[in-house]
Amino acid sequence: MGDFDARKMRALARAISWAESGRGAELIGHVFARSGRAMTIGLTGPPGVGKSTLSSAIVRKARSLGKTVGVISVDPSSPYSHGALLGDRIRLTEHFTDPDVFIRSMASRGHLGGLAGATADAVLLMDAFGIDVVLIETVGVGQSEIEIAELAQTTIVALQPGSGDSVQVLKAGIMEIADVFVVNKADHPMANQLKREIRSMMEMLSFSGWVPELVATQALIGEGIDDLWRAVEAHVAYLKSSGEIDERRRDAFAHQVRQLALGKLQRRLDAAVRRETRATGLDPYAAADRVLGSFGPETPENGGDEPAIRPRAVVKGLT
Ligand SMILES: Nc1nc2c(ncn2[C@@H]2O[C@H](COP(=O)(O)OP(=O)(O)OP(=O)(O)O)[C@@H](O)[C@H]2O)c(=O)[nH]1
Ligand SMILES: [Mg+2]
Repeated sequence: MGDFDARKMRALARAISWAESGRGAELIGHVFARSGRAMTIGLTGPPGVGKSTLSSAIVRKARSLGKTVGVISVDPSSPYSHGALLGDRIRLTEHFTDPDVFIRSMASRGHLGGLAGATADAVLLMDAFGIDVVLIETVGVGQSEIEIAELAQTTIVALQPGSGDSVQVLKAGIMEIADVFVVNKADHPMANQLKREIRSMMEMLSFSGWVPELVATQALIGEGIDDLWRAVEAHVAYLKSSGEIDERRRDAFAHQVRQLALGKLQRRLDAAVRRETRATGLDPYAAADRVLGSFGPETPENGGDEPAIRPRAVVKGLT
């Protein structure tokens, strides 16, 4: 804690850039054993809900507790993440000069595991470098932030009153990923109505184990941030006492391995398809078998098909 000199921060920045451009395999191999200690928090919600303002307030809270903090902001909708960058520049300025806060925007397209893969590497590197709290901010409502939420121990879903899209958001699978709901902009006259909507949505679902907490905040003035922090800590305590934390780690690990393996397989598959489709006279099934044959024999044990039985009678009927 408190030992993040400029040299160490520059090394971390370089390491993340390295991983972001898809060259992180060896690097991760070196530091992986040192990871698994950080508190990781995902923060997601629609554009403009106040994620960056909340991030800044959470950073302030964590810093007041003497913790070192990393913030990763991810914009899955844009390859360049200018929007997120600009928002961070404005919203997180007070932390820029704090040597114990590391802020990073992600927009990589070069990583095998896609943006989620690059983010996973960045989280792992920050963790291994000894950062206490890693906060991952993702905009939007869709697949990528659900994927990114899998990286975090605790996922905060932020919603804003009067936006009218709350029900849409809750329908879009977001309900399942939220460990803590935040109604930000609680100064808005519709805030109580949104809280009621979220509560009634939750009543329609059945939860086993953790029941998501609902916290109202005014990120702009820091109101409700203590409650939010308490809710996050309560969730982490629940994960630890129930043993679910190990399960989540295993799932996240398996997911990451799957994404990386898929990325590699995709490249090999594409090459094999190009090769095998040059040959003429093959039907698509036979060609697909040849493509797969180049990865080794297919058996039921490795997830392949049973050996084909020619349906002669059916074929006969066609001719
Ligand atoms: N009234 C009110 N405004 C707020 C509050 N929190 C944030 N805002 C404002 O909401 C606007 C959007 O805040 P951001 O933190 O940039 O929102 P964001 O979700 O990060 O936005 P994107 O990254 O663009 O998706 C800014 O103008 C903030 O000042 C709040 O508690 N009350
Ligand atoms: Mg933002």
